[in-house]
Amino acid sequence: MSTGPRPLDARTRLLVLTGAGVSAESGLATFRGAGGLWEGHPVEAVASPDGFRRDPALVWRFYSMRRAAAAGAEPNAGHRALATLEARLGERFLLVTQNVDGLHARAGSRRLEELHGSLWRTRCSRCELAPFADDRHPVQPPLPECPRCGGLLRPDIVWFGEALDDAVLARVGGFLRTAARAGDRFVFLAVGTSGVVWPAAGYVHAAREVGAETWLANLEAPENDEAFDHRFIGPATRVLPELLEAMRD
Ligand code: BJW
Ligand code: ZN
Repeated sequence: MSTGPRPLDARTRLLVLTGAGVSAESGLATFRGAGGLWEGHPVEAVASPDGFRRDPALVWRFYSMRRAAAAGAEPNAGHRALATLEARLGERFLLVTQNVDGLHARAGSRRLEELHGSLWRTRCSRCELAPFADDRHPVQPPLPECPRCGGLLRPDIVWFGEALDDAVLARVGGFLRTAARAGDRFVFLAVGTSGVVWPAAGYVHAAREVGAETWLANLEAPENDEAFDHRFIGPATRVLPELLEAMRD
């Protein structure tokens, strides 16, 4: 019979990676599996620089719908459990999310890195204009243009083939190195992510290499399943509160 892992405690260092599954129970669609298409378009067609060049109005329609859906959604018990874990662990905790919906911040998470950008910022597709807060929707033709260079504005989202923000990657790398050096118990926990998209899918390997226990909380086995030491199969709104409940001082 297999036993579960030792519960988290106040001295554990915890790096959490979340994906679309953590927001599924807030009513936001995931990317793959059923519902993996948007109006018949594969995600890559509306979430890539090529897709934006081909049809910027279509891409803005997609992100307008995403803004509307996220604005109408509420953080769930999974988001809240992660915010509570942060409050307990302080600097021993980091939440890295692939989600762009803003629900972790709305649930109270502050030690938070958004790997794939945010639905709630816009930037220029041509120049280095600083990304700015923007919750307009729908965005439809005539599409908004950059006040500096006249290029088309675009959502501040990391699309396929685009580099992730160096500063974000450096902060996540710094947390991994500090945790590795500290010699405390170190747990890496992936929640609601299919493990398909890189470099996020590689964090479990990086954590394992520096001695972390690797835990998974997901509805099903992800693509990188073999890298996990422990699996909690079930919905995030049940599993995350249970992990918190089991935590010891
Ligand atoms: C539940 C649940 C519940 C449901 N409870 N669980 C190495 C190998 C192969 C390819 C590459 C590689 N390195 C890079 C690449 C290319 C590419 C890539 O990974 N391609 C793969 C598809 C093969 N990566 C990139 O292009 C990245 N950029 C890059 O590497 O740049 C390099 C570079 C360097 C220097 C210069 C230039 C370039 C960028 C990736 C950006 C990803 N962006 C997207 C879309 C934009 C965001 C948006 O519009 O929202 O981000 S793709 C999409 O996938 C989105 C997500 O954040 C991301 C991950 O998806 P996620 O979160 O895992 O969701 P799902 O739907 O896949 O899974 C949900 C899971 O939850 C499922 O398992 C369910 O079972 C589960 N679940 N309900 C618990 N209630
Ligand atoms: Zn510009």
